[in-house]
Amino acid sequence: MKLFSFWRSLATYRVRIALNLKGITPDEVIQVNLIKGEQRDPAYRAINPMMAIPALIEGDGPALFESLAIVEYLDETHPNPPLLPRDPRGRARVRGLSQLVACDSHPLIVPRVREYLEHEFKFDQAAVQQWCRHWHTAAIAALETHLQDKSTGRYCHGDTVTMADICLASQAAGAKFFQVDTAPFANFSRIVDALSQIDAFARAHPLKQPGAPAA
Ligand SMILES: N[C@@H](CCC(=O)N[C@@H](CS)C(=O)NCC(=O)O)C(=O)O
Repeated sequence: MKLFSFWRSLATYRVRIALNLKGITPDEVIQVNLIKGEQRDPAYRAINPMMAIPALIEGDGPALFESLAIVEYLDETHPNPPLLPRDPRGRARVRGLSQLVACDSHPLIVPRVREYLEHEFKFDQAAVQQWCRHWHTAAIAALETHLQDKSTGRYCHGDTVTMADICLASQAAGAKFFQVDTAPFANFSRIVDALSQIDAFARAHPLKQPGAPAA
């Protein structure tokens, strides 16, 4: 198994957590340096035409792409511990919370969007930061409202870790990168804190990866 990764990538963080929870160690972790723009190299573009990480190749492939699709693939091929609840409503809620992060919020702050704002619309660094903080805060506010539901427990959905928690952790790491104040969001902060104490989450954290800065 080969994982295409970079320390800072929040989408790859989601896959790293799932791999750790399932007890899977990829044979190879291939660095795609997003700061140098290596995601746009022709060799990587042939693996993921979206020019984004993660990608995962198992055996002869084909390459798997999109973090949530990869997490669900890992869940289906390695069912323990399960990352989705058994009941359809529970599954829909967990997928909904996950997509809020991975499909609504995260795509607005990825390098290609930040670079487009800078180069095409001449946003300066402060404006880009404001853009990122705005979309982060909007998503965390929505998550916080959902987390007031009675189906929230120690974690996003009950007392066992699900795919929603994987996504919540990635949202929290992004919030730190962009200096978003998460203190007003009590449920979000409580669950993020609980997740940070789980080894599979702690080991997967962006700042624990090769090449990451000290803080
Ligand atoms: N929806 C995708 C997002 C993938 C994505 O955009 N990854 C970022 C890093 S977290 C990336 O590689 N961006 C490259 C770029 O924007 O140029 C997923 O969840 O896998």
